[in-house]
Amino acid sequence: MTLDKTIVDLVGFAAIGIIIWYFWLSARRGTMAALTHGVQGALIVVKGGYTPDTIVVRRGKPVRLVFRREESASCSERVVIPGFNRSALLPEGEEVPVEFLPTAPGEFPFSCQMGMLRGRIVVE
Ligand SMILES: [Cu+2]
Repeated sequence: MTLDKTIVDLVGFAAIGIIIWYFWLSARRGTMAALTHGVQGALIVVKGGYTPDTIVVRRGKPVRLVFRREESASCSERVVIPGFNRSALLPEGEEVPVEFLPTAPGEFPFSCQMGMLRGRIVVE
């Protein structure tokens, strides 16, 4: 094996590694809530699951998650966030805001009322 080919291989492996690392990390870290007028917001589409299903927020600033349910399956008609004592009915096609104040870091799951669809809020 010539040196040129070795370098090409190494660069190739490095690129693959970076791509895997990037996607793995971004999938793990989730979607960062956007800060607007002091409120951290994110839109979550409800359709066979939650998209995005991981929302990253910072503690100490109010959070406003807007759920938009794009299906009629009764499974997803209510979302519950036990860690913040919130629950909301999600009429099909409507944008329903759910607000809370995260005060401590941690991971807080949310789900449909039967716990079949799942997501999580990561407080940093
Ligand atoms: Cu369900």
